[in-house]
Amino acid sequence: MRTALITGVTGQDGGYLIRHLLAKDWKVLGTTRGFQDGARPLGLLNEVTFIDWDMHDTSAMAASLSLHKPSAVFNLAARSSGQGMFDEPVKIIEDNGIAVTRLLEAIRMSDPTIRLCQASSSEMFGRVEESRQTERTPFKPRSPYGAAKLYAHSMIDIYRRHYGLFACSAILYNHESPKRSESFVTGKIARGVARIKLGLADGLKLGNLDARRDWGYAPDYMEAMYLMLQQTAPDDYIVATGETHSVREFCEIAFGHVGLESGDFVSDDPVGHGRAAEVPLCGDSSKARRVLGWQPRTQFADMVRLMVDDAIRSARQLTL
Ligand code: GDR
Repeated sequence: MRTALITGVTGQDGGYLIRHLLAKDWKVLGTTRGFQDGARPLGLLNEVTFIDWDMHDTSAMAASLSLHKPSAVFNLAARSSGQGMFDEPVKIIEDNGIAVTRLLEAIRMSDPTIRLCQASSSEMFGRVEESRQTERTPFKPRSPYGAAKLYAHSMIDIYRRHYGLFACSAILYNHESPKRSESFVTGKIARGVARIKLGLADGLKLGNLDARRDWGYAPDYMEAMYLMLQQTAPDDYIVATGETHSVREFCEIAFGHVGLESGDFVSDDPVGHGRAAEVPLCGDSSKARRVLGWQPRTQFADMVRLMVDDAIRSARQLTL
């Protein structure tokens, strides 16, 4: 049985990655800073062995890797994204950037055959000039979060070339699921629609409805990360759907799914939710499709509907 370590295992993506690895007969080790809303509802945390892990201590991480002997590490641990991309910039750089260098060092010191997949972000692109980004598009991050992720992405490349580590960077575009929290717009809309449908709320306040995103389905993206570590050589891959949709479209499908008109319920949030870089990023995932044989399986509208269905189920349970 092969063993994988997932850092930040209790976030949205962790639960889906656990499920994917278990289905492939892997043993799963996990680390967490605290329990969020990802893995617990999937009921899979009992399947995970939690290990001691301090992302600020290279030697301790190396010792832990030597003790538990994973052959793959998925680095999902990260600080503040979405609205928090400018909050606590020093901590963001520390945890999303420098911690990845420590992890690379720990792997190099303990067992350089360990394969690493880093969860990178489309936020690294920032102010893009190409309407569809590939792995060759220049990065111009516009937030501390994007800059920290880019630093980590660069170190992955450096360790791969200089030390021959099997380290990959998954350039993940927005990816959503029923586990997405309300601090992200999709989770907020899905839960908002559920409350309105059940008579628990009478409106939903949102920021920029014209903002566009390349939104994919989180479980599909975890499959791509898994596939990256199954190749004969390490590389970086864009993981995206290649189509963008607006927040308004998301709302129309979500409300329409329960027989309501979004225009009757959505109003402007005066606090605003603008991002510094309101550039519609759209990823070209041709390389992942060609080399990994990967493709996003879940269509945008289907994802919106399943998020709303899940939010209604959860809201009903809470009101029982
Ligand atoms: P994002 O995600 O910033 O793209 O980061 P988020 O869902 O927060 O925002 C998407 C877009 O929706 C607009 N928006 C609102 N956003 C929130 N949160 N709340 C609102 O009420 C609202 N109204 C409109 C935002 O302005 C924005 O344009 C995500 C995270 O997953 C990061 O970790 C990841 O790196 C990037 O995607 C790729």
